[in-house]
Amino acid sequence: MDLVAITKRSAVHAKPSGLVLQYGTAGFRTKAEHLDHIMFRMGLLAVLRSKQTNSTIGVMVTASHNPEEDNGVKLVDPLGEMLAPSWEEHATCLANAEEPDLHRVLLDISEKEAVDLQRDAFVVIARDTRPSSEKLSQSVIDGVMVLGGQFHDYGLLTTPQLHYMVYCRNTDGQYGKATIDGYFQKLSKAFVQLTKQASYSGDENRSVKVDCANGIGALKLKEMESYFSQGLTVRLFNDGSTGKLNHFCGADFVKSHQKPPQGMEIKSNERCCSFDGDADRIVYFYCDAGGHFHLIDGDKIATLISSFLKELLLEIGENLNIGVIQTAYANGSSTRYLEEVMKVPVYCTKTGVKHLHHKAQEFDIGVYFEANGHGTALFSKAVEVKIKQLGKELEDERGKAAKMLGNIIDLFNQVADRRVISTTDAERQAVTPPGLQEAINDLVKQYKLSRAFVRPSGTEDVVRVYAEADSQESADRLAYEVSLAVFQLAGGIGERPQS
Ligand code: G16
Repeated sequence: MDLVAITKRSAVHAKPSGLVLQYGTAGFRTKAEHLDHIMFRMGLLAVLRSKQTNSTIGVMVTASHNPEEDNGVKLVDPLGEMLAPSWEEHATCLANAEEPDLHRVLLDISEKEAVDLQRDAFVVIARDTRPSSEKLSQSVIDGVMVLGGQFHDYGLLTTPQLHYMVYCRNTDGQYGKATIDGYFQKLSKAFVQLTKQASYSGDENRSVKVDCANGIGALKLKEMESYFSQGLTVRLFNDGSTGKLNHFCGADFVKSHQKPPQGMEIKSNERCCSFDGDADRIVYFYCDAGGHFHLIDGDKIATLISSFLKELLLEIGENLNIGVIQTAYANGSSTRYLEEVMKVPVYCTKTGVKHLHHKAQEFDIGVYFEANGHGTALFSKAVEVKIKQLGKELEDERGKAAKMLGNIIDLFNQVADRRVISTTDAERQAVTPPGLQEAINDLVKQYKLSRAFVRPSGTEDVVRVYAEADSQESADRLAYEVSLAVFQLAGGIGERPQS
């Protein structure tokens, strides 16, 4: 480690003295102008992680659903997963070290994690379409280079695409080719095969309207269109040609406002969906003949996917263990339906793809979705091999179902001061400040079929309040009352919550 070179280079990406940031739910997030030093340092950290694991590590520059002025960075571990928790702590230490302490912190991390500094390192980098992203990804590269790491800059990619690249590179291409063409090939082939096998009731016109949140999803879907051949017609909206990123559009807007995004006219029963800024969330929606809006959010997607998988397994005659993983945001009725009707075990984890992903790995098939549209289905390697083998061997109905499941496996890209409030029980109970949980319990008791919880966001400077009840009106009222309790008991600042 050339400490003199690091100190010199770091001065070009100097940390504003006193600025403290934390590796949150999905990496660092804040206003873009505060992130230059973070990017440089995450380049350094990615090199250490790569040397330690002897694998390629990914760095994604994005602030996902947050406003265009923000940016952020997250690291991707060798098998396409989120960074390991102990390294999140190292990331926070490194990000907050004052300039003179930087090399000491680097040496500390290397020592604690037994990093062999003589090893080679390889880092892949990608970014979303934010105006600040290109410059910030250069700062990551600067960090990688000063520690002698090799790198490949993929330029503009969606977050799932970067996860895919990392996974492919670390499995010697067994999962797929680590190129954008390889990604399109793999997913579109599975999709086109599946649509050939699927039976349609009525509507043979497979078209979907896609709200791209004015982000990277538009560019990549445009590139992918030709790979679908006749399988799917995609119509893009909010493609970034005029509007602002995530502004009145995108998955987060549609989910939280329960209405279509601006810039998209929808006729009854048209299939529509929305991505977020880095295209790692998806929610579907449509309007019925009466003009009523229907949202198919992560809870419903998980239910549909697990029902479909169960049906296929029944046809194949395989008794595999399926689990569904949700967070506290999952609507109570979706959990009840999965457990009581579908007879699928449901587990609740803390918010953040990393937590759900980890739990889902315990099953033969783990389906996980956050209500906001992040998620996938994971298939154990043994299940994948077995199902694909059955698809090749059997010529009957079982074989057909196994082929279908094999395509589904390929289609899923399997690769995810408010702090006075602290929580426990997968974030469903507030531990501090004192009295807050009791106040929430008292409020919840006043409504039928109700649930509510609060937690500090890990991506924005806000406290999130969740409420559900037997009617929209009651849920809104409960949400308002819980917000007031937060404001009073957790030292709220600014405007009081409005009903
Ligand atoms: C990120 C995480 C998600 C999480 C969301 C909101 O999403 O990847 O797992 O649900 O933040 O987190 P919080 O409630 O802590 O702000 P994205 O799409 O912004 O990367």
